[in-house]
Amino acid sequence: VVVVLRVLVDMDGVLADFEGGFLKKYRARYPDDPHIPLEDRRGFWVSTQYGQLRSDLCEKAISIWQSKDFFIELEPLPGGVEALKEMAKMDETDVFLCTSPIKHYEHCPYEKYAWVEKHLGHDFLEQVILTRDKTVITGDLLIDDKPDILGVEPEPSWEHILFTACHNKHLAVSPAQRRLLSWADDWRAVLDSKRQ
Ligand code: UMP
Repeated sequence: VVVVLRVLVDMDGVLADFEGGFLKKYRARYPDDPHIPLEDRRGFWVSTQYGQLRSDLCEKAISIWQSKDFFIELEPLPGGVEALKEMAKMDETDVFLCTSPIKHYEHCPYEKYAWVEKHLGHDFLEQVILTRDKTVITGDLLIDDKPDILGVEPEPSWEHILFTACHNKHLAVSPAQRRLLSWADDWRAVLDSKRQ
């Protein structure tokens, strides 16, 4: 029986508009190179799809999110900040942000904390978990736009709720996999389904 529900929420693609922020800065920096419109995005890895478009574009894509101010300037996705604030106030509910920083660490980890402080407030910094392996973090739910969340733990404690994004919306996922279409979708019902 779950007494206090523990919800893990991803940042990029769930709270922060990584795809939109990437495309805007990529087009500004490389105006003479081809780009992939968001409706044509397929697969979680932006760099992989750009590399398939033209091999040199993989590195150019990576240069965008390795740049200073990329992560802090990401716009919040609609309703996400409001949902998180409401979720954090709910009884019997612990909310953590669970996000994977890039290994080019000069700006990303700092800016992820700064983003949380800017949009969710200083107190929310207490809830931040930076990890490259989410399978070792225990929780009841993990709301994340990445379709395959793998790591050293073969049986993670959480149920993965796939948050719909431009790169995963066409994916046929197993019937057992639940989705959250956006923050306008019924996330409260998803939480309640895990309570006893
Ligand atoms: N990321 C890459 N390459 C890509 C797309 C994203 O390295 O092609 C990074 C950005 C985020 C991280 O820091 O991966 C995704 O983290 P999660 O959303 O899984 O927490």
